[in-house]
Amino acid sequence: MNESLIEIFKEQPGGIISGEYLSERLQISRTAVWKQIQKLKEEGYDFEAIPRSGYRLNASPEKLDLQKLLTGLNTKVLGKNIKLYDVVDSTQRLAHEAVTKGAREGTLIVAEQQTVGRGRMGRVWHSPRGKGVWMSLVLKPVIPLQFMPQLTLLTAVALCRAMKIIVPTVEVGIKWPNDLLIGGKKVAGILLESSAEDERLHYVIAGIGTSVNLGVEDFPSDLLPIATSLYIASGQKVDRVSFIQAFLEQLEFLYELYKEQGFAPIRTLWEVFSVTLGRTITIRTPAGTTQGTATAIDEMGALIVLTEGGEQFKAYSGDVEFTHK
Ligand code: BT5
Repeated sequence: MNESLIEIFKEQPGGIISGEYLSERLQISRTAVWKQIQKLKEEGYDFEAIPRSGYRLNASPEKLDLQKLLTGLNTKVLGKNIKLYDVVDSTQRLAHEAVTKGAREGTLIVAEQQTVGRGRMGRVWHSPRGKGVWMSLVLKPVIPLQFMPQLTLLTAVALCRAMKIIVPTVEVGIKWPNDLLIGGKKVAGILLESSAEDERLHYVIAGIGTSVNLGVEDFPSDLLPIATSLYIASGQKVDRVSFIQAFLEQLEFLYELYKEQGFAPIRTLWEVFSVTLGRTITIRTPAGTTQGTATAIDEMGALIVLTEGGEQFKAYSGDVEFTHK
């Protein structure tokens, strides 16, 4: 039904079409026409109501094109099976479900919008329609459970490298463990969830949220002071398909390197993008809150913090806040 209303507008690009004409063509009431237009507006179509004349379609939402995504993708495994959705609760949930139905390594779930996008520890990931890249990737690495933090860092490096390829002007850095920052504001977040038994990993779902083309108007007011997007930071709209492809290609390259050579080369690459090391921080972990200087990451991917009392403290997970001193 909606398709045909849009098709009528596409017959006359930029034209003003009356409600009466639409109701005749679609064989529905004027109220039903109005309702369809409201629904399409929610989906990202920009309709302008012209008093006493009708409606004009000013812009259609940019949609991810699965065919384009698959055609230009230069990977062997990652993203070879992609499921693209319009609106979902969370791509994480769908990815877990896909694994229980036999999804293989590299399966990617992408959505235009998430209604219950999730961050770590029950936090919310803001995922408006058509503006971001909200995706979850199935990985099945043969590594012990305690190596999981390394995968978060590996994913962060891949994401930084993809951003530098697609938007070379942005200065993106990693705040341990899972935040990508531009100018001190968060542009992307990573959430790794796993299923394991007896310390052996069955699978990992790598959830990656990148605020790509969100404008300031797309962020709720509480996020504006702390969040940004590639578009806000660079002034350029970014082709989301190219960005996803670049990310999968970078991730596959690093994942192969990791499987062959372990964490050491990933750690070196991570250090290049780190905006954490050398900073005075407050770190909140399940074990409590500590202050000190972030000095290094160790061979497990843990953050080493030198406390003010001169003690060394290792964090395997947690939230870092920079302390201005
Ligand atoms: C994260 O959590 O950074 C992990 C986010 C993972 C999201 C992806 S999207 C695809 C997949 N499906 C899901 O349901 N989730 C994953 P955390 O470190 O807890 O950070 C959450 C915090 O980031 C929030 O409390 C906000 O302060 C901030 N934030 C929320 N939405 C944001 C956005 N769109 N852009 C930038 N910052 C945001």
